[in-house]
Amino acid sequence: MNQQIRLYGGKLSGHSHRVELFLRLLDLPFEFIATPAPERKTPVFLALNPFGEIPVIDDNGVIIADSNAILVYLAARYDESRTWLPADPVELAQVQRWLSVAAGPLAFGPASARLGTVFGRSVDRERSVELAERLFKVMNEHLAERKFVATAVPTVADIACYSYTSAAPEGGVSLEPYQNILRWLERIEALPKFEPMPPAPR
Ligand SMILES: N[C@@H](CCC(=O)N[C@@H](CS)C(=O)NCC(=O)O)C(=O)O
Repeated sequence: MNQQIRLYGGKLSGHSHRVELFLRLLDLPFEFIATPAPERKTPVFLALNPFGEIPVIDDNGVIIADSNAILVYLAARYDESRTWLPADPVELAQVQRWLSVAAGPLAFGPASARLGTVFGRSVDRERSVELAERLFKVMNEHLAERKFVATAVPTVADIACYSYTSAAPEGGVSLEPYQNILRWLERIEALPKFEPMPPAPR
């Protein structure tokens, strides 16, 4: 008998939230297994992900680690319409481009700034904020004539970019100067079955 997909994650992690959000948008039942930081370095968890990071999913024995890899897997396996991960070469390249943004400037910019303010991690705040502002300027211009980051409809690239962009103010990076980004966030939030990441305790 098929078991529900297991998601090892954390409720305040944007990497984890993007996976949880996509599971909801695809209407896939799942079991959330809260995995606090110390547990991520235990032998049992390291067997799932030797990098010792959430999120990881276990889909009936198929173990996938890394949020963007999980999004790609879920779309390829469960989205029959193939809109979330398009097959067209140019569209697919645009999706990958923004998955790379999510793994690069989004992680090193706004997500890193939030690691400092929310989790008290030692980060180079000046550099993180500078990267965040540079990213959001480009993203805001990119979204001036577009509804979604990669294609005419939402893709895994939007989901990968959503969580840490919406949480940027928790890292002390205001989104007010970026009205196109704010409208794009609203479009994601209007998708059926959307649920936000809980706000971080102050
Ligand atoms: N590239 C990874 C990054 C995941 C990541 O940085 N996870 C953090 C939580 S947001 C983590 O588990 N860090 C290890 C720790 O806190 O011990 C992904 O996209 O999944």
